[in-house]
Amino acid sequence: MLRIVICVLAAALAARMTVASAATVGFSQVGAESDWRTAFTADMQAAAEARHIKMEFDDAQGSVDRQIAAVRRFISDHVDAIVIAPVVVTGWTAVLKEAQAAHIPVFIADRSVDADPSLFVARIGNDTNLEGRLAGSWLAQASRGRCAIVELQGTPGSAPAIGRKQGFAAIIAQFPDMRVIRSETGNFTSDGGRQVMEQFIKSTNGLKGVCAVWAHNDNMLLGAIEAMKAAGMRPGKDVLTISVDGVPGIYRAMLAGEANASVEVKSDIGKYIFDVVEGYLAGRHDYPKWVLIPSDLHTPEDAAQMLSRHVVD
Ligand code: GYE
Repeated sequence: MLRIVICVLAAALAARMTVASAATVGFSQVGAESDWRTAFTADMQAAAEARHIKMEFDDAQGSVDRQIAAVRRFISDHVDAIVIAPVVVTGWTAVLKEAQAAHIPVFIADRSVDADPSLFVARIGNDTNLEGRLAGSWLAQASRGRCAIVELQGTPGSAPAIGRKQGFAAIIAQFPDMRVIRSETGNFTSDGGRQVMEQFIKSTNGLKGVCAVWAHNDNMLLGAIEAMKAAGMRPGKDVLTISVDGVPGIYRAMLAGEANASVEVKSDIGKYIFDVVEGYLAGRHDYPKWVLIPSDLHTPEDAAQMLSRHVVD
């Protein structure tokens, strides 16, 4: 009898454990616009696999409509949890309410939303305003507070484009001789950065008087570096560069003397996201609304060391 009871208990426990470890999580990703993004996607896939989480993945290809449709699909599939890396900040209230009505917890990853915080469990992500401030402070120091700047903005309406622009502007506002003389979006892509830079080069007569390029991400800067080199300039020497992400390509550019600084944003954040998701599903409900992932600034001085940390390029 005792044996039977033990067996039944063991079976019940095993069943519970399988349920807990076989959670299905829908993950709606922004797209594949940058090296940071593709690294983040790969990390989410690896982290889900390591934890035996079944991940339903959707690549929104930069489209908000497609992203909302994916979330609706996750809801009708009755996933256990939904993770959204939102393309833009606005427009989330309706679909988040639908998830809430279906009792499916939502976790916002990486970029933020402006929806009421009661509609999601937590956001796990970086401080984009701080990243702009770090970039602005570095440039104020490097240029001794005198600098005409051209800015490459990220995707319009996205949290990192808004936050980085504002953070940077707040710092340079402290310096009367620092100002942004051109600012256009390059949509966070290398191609976008190259094209916008080509226009800037034309409209400023070969970057005359321009002291720095500030790009909201590394890929746009890498594109801009190509454009500057094609126009016979020496980026990193004639013109200072500062960007955000810390992807392998930017550290290589630093080692080649073509880039000066980048604020690193961690892309291997799957573990932090799934820690919160699994913790929540296991009954822990006291997470802060913002689980902060820290960002920090790097220069050619530690570029080789940073590069060696990236096992895969
Ligand atoms: O900086 C950029 C990507 O949201 C942190 O999105 C992310 C940003 C990142 O496209 O490269």
